[in-house]
Order: sequence, then C-alpha cells, then structure tokens
Amino acid sequence: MPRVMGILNVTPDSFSDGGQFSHVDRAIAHGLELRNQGADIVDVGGESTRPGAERVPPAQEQQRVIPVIEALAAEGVTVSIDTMNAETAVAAAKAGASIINDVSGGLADPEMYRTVAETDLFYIAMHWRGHSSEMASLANYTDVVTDVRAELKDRLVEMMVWGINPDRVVLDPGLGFAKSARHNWALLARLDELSSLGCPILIGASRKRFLGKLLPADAAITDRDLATAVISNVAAQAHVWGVRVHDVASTQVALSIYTELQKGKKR
Ligand code: PMM
Repeated sequence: MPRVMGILNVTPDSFSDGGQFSHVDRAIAHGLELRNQGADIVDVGGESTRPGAERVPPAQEQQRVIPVIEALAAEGVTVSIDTMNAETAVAAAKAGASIINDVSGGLADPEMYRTVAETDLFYIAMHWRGHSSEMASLANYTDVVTDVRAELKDRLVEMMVWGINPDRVVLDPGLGFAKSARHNWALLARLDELSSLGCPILIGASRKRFLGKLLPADAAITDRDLATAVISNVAAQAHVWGVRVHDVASTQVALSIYTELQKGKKR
C-alpha cells in the first residue's frame, strides 16, 4: 500500500492552493489536517516549482518552512522537506524533518549528496533536467521511459559514489518536469520499468496540468483531485512506495478500493 504524502506548500505563489496557506499558523493547521485525513508524511515546501517560477533565496525559503516543520514535528507528524538546497535540508533536519524531497535529484546544489550522506535521512530524488524557468525546452526524449530510467540510474550511481546508502533512496519520475502530457502518461503506464532500478518509487501527479487536459477548460484546479485519486489507485496497483497529493481524502478512498480488491482476491 503506498504511503500518502500530503502536500503543504508554504509559498505565496503556489499554483495549486493560490497561496492560501502562506502564513505560518494556517500552514501548520493545514499540515495537521492533512495528517488527520490520513497522510503518512507531510511534505513541506517553501519554493514553488510551477512552470516558469522564479527561484527563492534559501534564507527566505527557510524563513517560510522551518517554523512549520518545527510545529508539525512537535505534533509527531512525519515531515519531508521539499527543497533543492542542501542548506535548507540541513536546517529542516534540525527542525525535525526526516525525509529530504529534492525535485532536482541532487543536480541543483553540488552540496546535496554530501549532505544526504552525512545524515540518516531518507532521500527522494526526482528526475529533473533544469529549473522551472527553462524546463519546457528540455522535454526532448528518444523514449521517455528509457531515458528517465537511465538518468535516474546515473543519479543513483553518483549517490553511491558519495556514500549514500541506496536503501534510503526513493526515486521519482518527476511528472510534469520537462515532460509533456504524453510523456507523463507513458511514465505512468510503464512504472514497472522504473521499479526495476531496485528503489522504491514516488509518484507526484496531483493537480498537474496534464490532468487539467481531461477536464473542461473552465474547470477549477481542485476538479483535478478525482483524476489524481484515480492515479493513486493505478500507482498502488504498480506497487509504488508513495503518492504525493494535495487532497488526501480522495486518495484515501482510491487506496481503500485497492485494499478491498486485494482482500477480494483471497479465496
Ligand atoms: N512536484 C512538485 C513539487 N515537488 N516532489 C516530488 N518528489 N515529486 C513531484 O512530482 C513534485 C515534487 C510540483 O507540484 P506542487 O507545486 O503542486 O507541489
């Protein structure tokens, strides 16, 4: 059964919650709500990675996320820090985070692998080709699944060179990051090829643009939660390690259906 990672973006410009939770108290309240809805992990991020987003200085990123992580960890919530900055990862670990979620897979900050090696934290390495400002131009693949797999494998080898224990590494194909809708669907259809790298897999499809294409043009962002939940069920069938979602409640329903069907198979 996949772990459910609830998304807590502590950014004023996050595309999916419209900056609704940019204030510390509201962010903490929302983090606790995600946990109460059944999130196993709350993923706290202070830098938007939406297409075209500008970078946030690490000090500002930390100012946003550290008080939130401290409060959630104090409440016993398992927290991951969504950051590309090693410095922020260290500060988050001190504040109580136990997982580093790096959308750049270690490519954005040359200090990241050393930092991960020096901690006993889990490390989620996402497939990434460049920052949000340039990623649209980097979506060129011969075969997206083969290419993403090969690039994730390169990352894994590099991590091992730095002394990172591969048992602590989770890989993520990075849906929507330098990928078209067609690329995302191919990756979701062939998750077994990514699993064959031997690491657990995390899927982050929640509310992404390619899901919006399935809906009427005027549909609200939250209307993408149904499609997200269906993908959570598909991901469960592919035995992924985790799904990263905004709406935990609908994903819980989708995963309950998976569980019931598994039970139904037993004679
Ligand atoms: N997507 C976003 C941010 N962080 N982390 C991982 N591991 N995988 C993802 O797919 C991912 C991520 C962008 O989505 P958001 O702005 O809605 O959080």
